[in-house]
Amino acid sequence: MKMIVTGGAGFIGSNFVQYEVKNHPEDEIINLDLLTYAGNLESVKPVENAPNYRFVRGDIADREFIFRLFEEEKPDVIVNFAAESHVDRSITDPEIFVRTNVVGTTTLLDACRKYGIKRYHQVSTDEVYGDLPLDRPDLFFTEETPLHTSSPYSSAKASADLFVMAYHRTYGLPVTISRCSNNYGPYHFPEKLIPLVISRALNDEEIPVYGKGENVRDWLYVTDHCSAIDLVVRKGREGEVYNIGGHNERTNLDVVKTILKALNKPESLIKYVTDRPGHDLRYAMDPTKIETELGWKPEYTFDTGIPVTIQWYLDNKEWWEHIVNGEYTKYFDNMYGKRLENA
Ligand code: NAD
Ligand code: TDX
Repeated sequence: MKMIVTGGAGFIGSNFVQYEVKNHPEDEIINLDLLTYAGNLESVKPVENAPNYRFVRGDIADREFIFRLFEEEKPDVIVNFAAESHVDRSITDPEIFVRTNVVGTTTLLDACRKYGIKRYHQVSTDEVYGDLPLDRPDLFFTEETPLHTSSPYSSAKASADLFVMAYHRTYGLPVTISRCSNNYGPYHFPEKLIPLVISRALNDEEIPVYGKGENVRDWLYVTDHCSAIDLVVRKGREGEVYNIGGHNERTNLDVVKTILKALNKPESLIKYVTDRPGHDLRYAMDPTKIETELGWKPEYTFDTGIPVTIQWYLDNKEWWEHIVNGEYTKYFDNMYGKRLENA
């Protein structure tokens, strides 16, 4: 089987490429990535010389390029991770989110229609369901929860999901969608909460916590997301959505304090800053469908995944220091400069 993984140089995509290359040596894995600020080929180093792996640089929204690639490669399966993924960036610059997340997805879908495909899989997110109230711990997102988005990022992801489903119903394209909760683990770009806290705490820098830090996220170790997608792609039913999550809800403040404690750093590093506009209160997934239908089970809980993650960042300082010392520093000042002044 020939599989194109888009966005395979990003956080989850690189973990998935490594997972597929190692667990399915019989399959050919093509990593298609534009290498935006979030793409990093150092994240796929462990498999770069594997006989069943290849990298191709390109833009999923470039129709001519994508159609040529499909004509040449004739892939059996597409797994689409490529996206702009950071909510804060979507608030300052929504347009690129529409281009990559919506136009990029429809370009891939059109290529699948034209050249044929055995499975198109869309990697989506819990954020398409909006948020849950903080005082109703009994509520969870199911696959039937209506789409109800808050940010330009989640709106673009939800649009993409609607197109995927429309192409299934209208053209009979064999599609699946997975919607996962917040991931963490190796190769996570240090603009996102957990790697940001680890990298800044190690440098004794302030940790920006939005609002009061009481928002809740449902955290899943990244390789558990990879094993879930692998199952959905290979065994999931066409036209179906599968929620992925492991019931690991934590407030942001809990997450930050847990990491500081593990690193033996003081809580005085915490700096409360202006809240994110439209900040979703709580995400929480009900993964019953993927558990009962496909037998998926996560390997890690938050309590077992966090020490492994922290150890990875300690052992792979070079990986994140390359990022923190480069473009990322300018980005950090742009994003947080005003917030820190207003706090
Ligand atoms: P990321 O930002 O780390 O990686 C995105 C990758 O896509 C990068 O390698 C980037 O270079 C590539 N890319 C961007 N635009 C492209 C384009 N036009 N053409 C080709 N490649 C392009 O993102 P991530 O956190 O790994 O998320 C991957 C996917 O998973 C996204 O679709 C995201 O919505 C979804 N998701 C993420 C999480 C999470 O917690 N990070 C949770 C659920 C779902
Ligand atoms: O500096 C920070 N301080 C802070 O308090 C950052 C970067 C974040 N936060 C808060 C905002 C959120 O409540 O921490 C929480 C997590 O923030 P992010 O890491 O930006 O993730 P989130 O907005 O929850 O979205 C993530 O999960 C769902 C991914 O980035 C998305 O791509 C995915 O779809």
